[in-house]
Amino acid sequence: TDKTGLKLVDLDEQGVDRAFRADVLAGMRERQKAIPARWLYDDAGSQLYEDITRIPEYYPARAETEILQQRGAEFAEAIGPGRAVVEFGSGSSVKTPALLSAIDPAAYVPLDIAGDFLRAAAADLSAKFPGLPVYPVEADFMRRVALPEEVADMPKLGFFPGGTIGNMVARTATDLLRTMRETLGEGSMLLVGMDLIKDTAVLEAAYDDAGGVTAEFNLNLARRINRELDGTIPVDKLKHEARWNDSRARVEMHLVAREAIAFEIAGEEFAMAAGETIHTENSHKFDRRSADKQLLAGEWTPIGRWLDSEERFSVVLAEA
Ligand code: AVI
Repeated sequence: TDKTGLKLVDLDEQGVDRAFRADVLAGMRERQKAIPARWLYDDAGSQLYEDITRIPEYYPARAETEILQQRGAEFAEAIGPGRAVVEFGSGSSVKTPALLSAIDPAAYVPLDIAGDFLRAAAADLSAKFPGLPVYPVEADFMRRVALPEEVADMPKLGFFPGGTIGNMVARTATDLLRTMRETLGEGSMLLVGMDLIKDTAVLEAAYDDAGGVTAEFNLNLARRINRELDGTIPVDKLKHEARWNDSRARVEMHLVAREAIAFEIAGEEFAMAAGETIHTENSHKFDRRSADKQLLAGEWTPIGRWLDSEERFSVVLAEA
């Protein structure tokens, strides 16, 4: 079964602790142990992911940036001026300037669950684009969001870069795309980054870099469990593994037990046989058909598609 999706919900700090504990304990009781990928992103994990985007093997970040920087004139023609750009999970908004300078938008609405991060990024963006109204919204993008009044009458362009749609199983991605359509309304467009199926060695290297940054990112989840849930996982007895699952067209991250181990989490006992794994993330990859099919299931009609020069990554434009 697929349990590794990004399911974000609005949670206060206590709620986060409770949800983390519930997800970890439920996932660790399953035959194939699995923990939802959203829990990879505590402060240390978010920093490690930022580091991943700069490692040589991790092509998605570079390939997508190349597309956004080099195909601006084509985006401008396909999208037109005067739209409010709504970025889902804007984070540090690193990819946004290339898009905003290309399409002459009427406003920018960054949407993220991490409020402090969001406001700092919005202030940076405002400084770079002095004439552009910026309306940050602190919200969970997995749910329908009420956009600011000021952009109510503007046509919208949703922006969902990074290939994050691939971190969800198809059903969750479909629900999210439909929710985005409800948030953005009639006449809107969506520009979404979708990573492509390619040579297995290239894919596996992108998720298991020689410098070990992705391994740290994955192992940090076990460390987080030890820190926050009174865990006694012997982290040095786990190793990171990235494996291509061909029938599901996805790279999976696992934590593999190097030998038989036993440990506790929140007072509950668990054991892993040598070679047994905890499944911690899926990163689905697409071809043209599967990308279109996913967008159509989410009630978006694809109308444009751009690839980088090495055809590793795609940015797809769709209309509601
Ligand atoms: C955030 N997301 C698009 C990344 C990916 O490529 O699936 C997360 C990641 N996991 C390991 N490396 C990067």
